[in-house]
Amino acid sequence: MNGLLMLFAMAGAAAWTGPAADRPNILVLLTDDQRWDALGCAGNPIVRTPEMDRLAAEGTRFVNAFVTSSVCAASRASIFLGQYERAHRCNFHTDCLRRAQLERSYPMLLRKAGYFTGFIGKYGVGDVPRGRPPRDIEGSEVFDRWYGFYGQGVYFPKEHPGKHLNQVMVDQARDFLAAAPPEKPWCLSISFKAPHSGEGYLGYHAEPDLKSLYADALVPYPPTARSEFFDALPPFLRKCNARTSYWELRFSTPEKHQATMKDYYRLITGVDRAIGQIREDLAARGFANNTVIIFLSDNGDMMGDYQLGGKQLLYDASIRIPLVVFDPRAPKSARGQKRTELALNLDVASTVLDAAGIAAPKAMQGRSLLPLVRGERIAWREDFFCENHFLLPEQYYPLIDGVRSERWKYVRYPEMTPVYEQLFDLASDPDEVNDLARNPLHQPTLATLRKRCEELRREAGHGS
Ligand SMILES: [Ca+2]
Repeated sequence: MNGLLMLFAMAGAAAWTGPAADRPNILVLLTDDQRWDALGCAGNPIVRTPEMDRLAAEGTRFVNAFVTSSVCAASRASIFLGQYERAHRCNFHTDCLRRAQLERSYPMLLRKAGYFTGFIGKYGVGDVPRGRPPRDIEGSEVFDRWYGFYGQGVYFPKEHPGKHLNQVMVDQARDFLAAAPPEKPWCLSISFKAPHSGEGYLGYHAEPDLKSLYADALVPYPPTARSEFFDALPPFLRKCNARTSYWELRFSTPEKHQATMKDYYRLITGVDRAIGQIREDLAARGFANNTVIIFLSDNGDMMGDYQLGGKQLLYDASIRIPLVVFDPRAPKSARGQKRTELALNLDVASTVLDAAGIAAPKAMQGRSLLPLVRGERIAWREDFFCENHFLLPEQYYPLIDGVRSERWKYVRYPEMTPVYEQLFDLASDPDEVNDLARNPLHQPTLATLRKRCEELRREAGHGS
């Protein structure tokens, strides 16, 4: 270790033992299935999200933020561990996170470093798939305070009569903050169920007082929700559950589309209100100026794009997410900035550890976003690997991997014979409707991206 590195290491070690005031508290707010454009500050003219907008105005909004796997469980594991799905191998149908993996997660590393830790809401990384071994570590062993649940949860839990889950979670956050010992910094991870659907692909049940919100609005279909774009999809995508379940149930008539979108937006506005209530409590307890807040969603959601619904596929509608980081220590000049770098769900763990002055383990594959949050100009990734491994016997989805750069999207369906590829020039075709993979003029670009995808796939698998 050279002298400079040693100095940094010592500074990091010293931060572990300093008083709580030297280390910020950390609040990670995760919404479920909120797509990148479903908030006011992203330009959405209908959904009301004053608290998300305020957080963006006070912090840094990453306008090109993505998940590398667009499925709740896989993305949540990526957030905890800073790893690609092919490295952590956690999904609803494959395995839950094991003790040894969670030992390297940001919550357990913070706890070992003296943080008081808590979890509220949909856990998603401890659901035991059919035929798999039982959990070898309970959520209640991972955190000092556990208010989480396994599975998808319900919007009106029986054990909290008359209360919507969003408000139950606000109460739990207040309980956690009241219990935080004054001599320790804390880290609270809140994983909302909203705005994920409830039972039967629908069941978007908002708080009763928000049920008439948006009643007079007319939510437009996405520009790609037309037959010509559906008809241009490869045949195996036209028959997958994104069409046969999600589109059919949620969007296949204008009435279904209006009802789904308004309910979805009502749930988002409910989460937004919950975030405001939690921040009020932070302020009342004197935490407003020493708490780093990270807000993101675990994946996007296709809301009729290409006449499809759901996620898993690698279109931007599915993998692009909202992401805001508020660090009260950032210079005033960086407040309210929008960063265009490619930011990932994998970056959350490294960012949390960086905020706490803890070195990230080598197995983490993301990077701390804090230099960008401070307004610094640094070399950054120019592309990233993304993948879908979520294959259930009762649903049909293809195995997929791909690479997205600032300009290009390359997608590969390796199970198809021959392997099916897509190529989109996002600069001229941000809606991803003009597939150039079979265009003779673009064969050199296709070959370059195919090779890049191989490289990134190999690297992504090395995190474990
Ligand atoms: Ca999700």
